[in-house]
Amino acid sequence: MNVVVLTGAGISAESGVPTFRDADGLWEGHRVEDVATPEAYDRDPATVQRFYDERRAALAAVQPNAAHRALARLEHWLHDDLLIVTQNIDDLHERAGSKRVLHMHGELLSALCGACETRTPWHDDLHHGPECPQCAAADLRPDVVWFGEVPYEMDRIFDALEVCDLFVSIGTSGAVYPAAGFVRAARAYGARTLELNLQPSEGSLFFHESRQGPASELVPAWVDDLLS
Ligand code: BV8
Repeated sequence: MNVVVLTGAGISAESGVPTFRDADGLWEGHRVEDVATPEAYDRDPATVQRFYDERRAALAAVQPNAAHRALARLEHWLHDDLLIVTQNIDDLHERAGSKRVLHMHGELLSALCGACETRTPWHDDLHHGPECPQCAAADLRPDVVWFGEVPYEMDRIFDALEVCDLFVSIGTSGAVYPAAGFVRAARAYGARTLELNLQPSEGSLFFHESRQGPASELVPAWVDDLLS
């Protein structure tokens, strides 16, 4: 059984990490287009850097929840037959024990150099302009895919969708592409498709099955059932 799991902000919600759209369009007091686009960064780098510095620092105060842990348990059984593609930039999947995690929208705990494009693990602030460890340019930005930028590892994702038997989407509103289109690709390749979400998403009708409820309950129950 080959499984691809797509996760979104909803899987981290019960860990205390704010989602994007449950905040009535304002995301921690910011409009998305004011903090999550290259134009916003060019226009006001200090505001964008501080927005990500605050989210990076907040990671220390949150823990993985039962949904993250259930996916780590599933990987223990499926090994390379499970790939987690996450839209999230937190490290909760990794801290729950998952090893095969693909962050298609980048990671808070990584810095990207605007000069040499090196990606460096990064746990501290970036707003004070530290030097790139590789090229020494003081041009480090959050290693995060903003709107209008190309997500990471799209070829690897579509290769996985092409061969998977089961595609499961957890905690995402299905509002942002190309992630929102993965269910249709998986289905076209012949996979079964399942959605686990607090409420129906914008793409629910594309899934063979859609279950509503909190991820901390639905995901462990789904993993128990799959492994039984
Ligand atoms: C690209 C990183 C080209 C930043 C993010 C017009 C039409 C269609 C598309 C476009 C268009 N104009 C522009 C586009 C493209 C654009 C896009 O889709 N725009 C949308 C707004 C229309 N996309 C892009 O620009 C992307 N790049 O297209 O490049 C390309 C394409 C293909 C191949 C090559 C090149 C790049 C987009 C990436 C933006 N960066 N994140 C950061 O984190 O700071 S997006 C961000 O929002 C997330 O990463 C995620 O992708 C997205 C949606 O968030 P969700 O994770 O779904 O969270 P949300 O709050 O929305 O929903 C939470 C869900 O959880 C809800 O359904 C809720 O019910 C549920 N939930 C809540 N609590 C729980 C729960 N579920 C279970 N349990 C709970 N307890």
